[in-house]
Amino acid sequence: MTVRVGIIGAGSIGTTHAHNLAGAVAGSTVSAIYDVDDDNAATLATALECRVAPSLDDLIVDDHVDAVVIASPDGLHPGHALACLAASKPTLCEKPLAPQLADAQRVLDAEVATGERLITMGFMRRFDPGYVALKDAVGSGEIGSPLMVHNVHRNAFFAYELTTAGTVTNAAIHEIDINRWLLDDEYVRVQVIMGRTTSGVPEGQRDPLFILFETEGGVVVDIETFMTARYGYEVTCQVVASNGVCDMGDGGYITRTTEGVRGQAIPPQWLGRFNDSYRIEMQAWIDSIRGRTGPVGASLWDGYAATHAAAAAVESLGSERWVDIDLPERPGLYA
Ligand code: ISE
Repeated sequence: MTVRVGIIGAGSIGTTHAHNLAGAVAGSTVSAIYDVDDDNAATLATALECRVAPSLDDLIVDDHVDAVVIASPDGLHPGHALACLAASKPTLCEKPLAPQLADAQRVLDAEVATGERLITMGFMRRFDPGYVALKDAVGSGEIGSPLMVHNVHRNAFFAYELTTAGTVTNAAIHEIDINRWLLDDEYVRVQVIMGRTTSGVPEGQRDPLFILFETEGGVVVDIETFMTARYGYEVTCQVVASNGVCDMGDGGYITRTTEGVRGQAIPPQWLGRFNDSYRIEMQAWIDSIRGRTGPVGASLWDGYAATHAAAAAVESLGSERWVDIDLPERPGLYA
């Protein structure tokens, strides 16, 4: 069986997913594209020799679309996810599930009501060879019990004109998810500390942010987000444990030594760092739809839990004080 996928959103990440599904992933093709911008949709559809859907609803209910990828702007994810659930189509929804908690709740309730796990969240870092190796090393117990995790998330410039809250719900959301997964633990409180803001950010914006979480198990997780770091894209993760320290690899860039300098190239943007993760994620998702595996990757519950923690961090932006996180009980569907 070849899974025919419809793509909502022909921007940068929609285009990456579409090319992977059409060319790099086994067992899938792209059958239709929808984008509010007709030209974007037409360019991608021409490159992949597939059709442009006349509307979002057409794409979702199309008999030639077996599964859907949601790669629209963040605020549209919940509405698009609800439409895919109503059509009972397996869906990969880009992160975040929703910038607002109430919207995430609506989608969670809708999936629970179907009694089926149809939505997979696009937290691709769970497939990144660096994070997978880190989780294996931590899980093996060789460095003892985790005590602290230090995360760095730097972009060269604000993508999509992010706001300060958007830095949390769009960017730090990756660390919020990956640390839950890495530690198999939930957050109980969060505090955002802002300090001095770099020059050159729009009036009223704050950058960098320092986000501090504490987990149920007592682990301290800190996340530096610096969205206008200028020099390039960089993501690091270090786990400090009772018997040692583990640092994540960075995707295997070569270290070059030449006349008086030793160093590595720095990718300008996340696609340079996480390209493989997106492809591996898509292959796993397609294999799961083809019935080769059970559900893979982050569930809708994981998407909800991340938005829940992000909402508390956004609340802390106002006061820079600790905000408690009281995650509701996980529904049985996600046991
Ligand atoms: C972007 O939306 C992504 O998802 C990237 O992975 C992340 O690193 C970047 O900061 C976000 O803005």
